[in-house]
Amino acid sequence: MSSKNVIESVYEQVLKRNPGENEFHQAVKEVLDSLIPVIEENPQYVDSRILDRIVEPERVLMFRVPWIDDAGKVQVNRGFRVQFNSAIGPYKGGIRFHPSVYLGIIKFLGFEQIFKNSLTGLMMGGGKGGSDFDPKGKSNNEVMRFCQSFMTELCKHIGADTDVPAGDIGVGGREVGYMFGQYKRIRNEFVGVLTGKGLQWGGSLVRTEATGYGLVYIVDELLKEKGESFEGKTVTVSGSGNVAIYATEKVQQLGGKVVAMSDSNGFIYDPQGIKLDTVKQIKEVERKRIKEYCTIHTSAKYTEGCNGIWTVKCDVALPCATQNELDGASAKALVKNGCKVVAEGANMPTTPDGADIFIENNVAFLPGKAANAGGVAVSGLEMAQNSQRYAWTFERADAELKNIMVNIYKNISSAAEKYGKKGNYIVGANIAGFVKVADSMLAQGVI
Ligand code: NDP
Ligand code: 2IT
Repeated sequence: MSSKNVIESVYEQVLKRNPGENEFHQAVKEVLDSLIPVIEENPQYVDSRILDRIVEPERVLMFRVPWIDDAGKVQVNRGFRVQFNSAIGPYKGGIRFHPSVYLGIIKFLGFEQIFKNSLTGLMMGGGKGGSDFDPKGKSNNEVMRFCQSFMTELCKHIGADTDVPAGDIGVGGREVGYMFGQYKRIRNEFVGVLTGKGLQWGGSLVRTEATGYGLVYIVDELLKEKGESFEGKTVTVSGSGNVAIYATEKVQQLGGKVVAMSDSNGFIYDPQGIKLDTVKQIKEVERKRIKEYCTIHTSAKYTEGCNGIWTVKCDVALPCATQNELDGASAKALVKNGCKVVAEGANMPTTPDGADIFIENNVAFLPGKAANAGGVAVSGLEMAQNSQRYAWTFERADAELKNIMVNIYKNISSAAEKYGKKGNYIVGANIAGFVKVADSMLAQGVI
């Protein structure tokens, strides 16, 4: 069978085994398509059915999460943990609480995580979890009761050397705290079973900032190679959560101007540059909507609907909200307005036709599994610090993060070049992430 046929038959099987899981299909297809030249050179991957194995999670957990709301009513959500691949380390990946969560989303995220974690150079396998619970509009006590119920089941399946969850959409420091407390209470052990913990109880400095900062560090490295920098660049950042806020902070520190941000209702445009303190107050402290920004800063304009943000003229676009938020039409609008760099802070925010448009038009496009790896990288550093029972300084953790992002850029660039796709960082990231995992699977036998 030709390499192309091998890939096609693996993909057919994925479609058949995982009906209706569109996001998972999309993530698998992108990776498989990139791997054709690697498969050609390495028949041992085909003989050992590495591809067939890598698309099949090692374990899928689905469970009932019952809890009682403030009105005394019983609520029932569904919980997930997909332990996808442990070839290079314990399962590692975030937990997402969002009403859109179903098995297909958790599988796509867990699958991406395998290659992302490999790119960091740290010993972490791939996994992801979550629930269709919606934290929006819930009281602190409701969030706590939900997190406790979720962890009451999850704690049977995870552990500091087995599977180490962290945050993602809808899960930040507050939720990690409630889940950590419940794990400790049931298992009677104080261990680094979650990352993104509070700084007084085992969290790492820079973890809060890591995904956004890392995203900007890798773009900075790419710009440096072109003899450019963020200085004077106009930047659009979608979302206004953890990743978006700290990406914006780092862009501003490096002399760029962020003019637009968004949430799932709409976007703000502030031609004078976003005042980040206001965004932090609205989103991190008050947990309100981004449109509140315009009642404080009259220089800014609010537009309903989140797609419109991609029609704002910018040099660099950083999608930092959610999957498939940037489609072909939005990609065309960015290209038309002169955007030269797109880097994904979110996981799979660009649709396949959007990504094609960027590549055809020579827009430098950094895919999420490389560009947003800074978050899980500092999670890996948090695990290392927990094992040492020691906490590093901000400067040390930040320097390690920067170093990891620069190395990721170098590795994905050279992998793309080696396989005749110079400048195609999608191919570069998929190949560089895959090879290490595939070789480890080969070495460990048929498991
Ligand atoms: P947050 O929950 O902190 O923020 C999410 C942001 O995205 C909010 O502004 C939210 O708006 C918006 N958003 C969420 N869902 C949708 C939707 N369906 N349509 C439009 N906007 C939406 O999450 P994070 O910042 O942590 O995560 C953002 C992205 O980055 C995700 O793709 C995540 O997987 C990825 N990521 C996160 C990492 C981390 O360390 N946190 C690491 C690597 C990747 P609203 O408030 O209206 O819901
Ligand atoms: O998508 C991601 O990489 C994350 N949400 C962070 C995972 C982690 O374990 O820190």
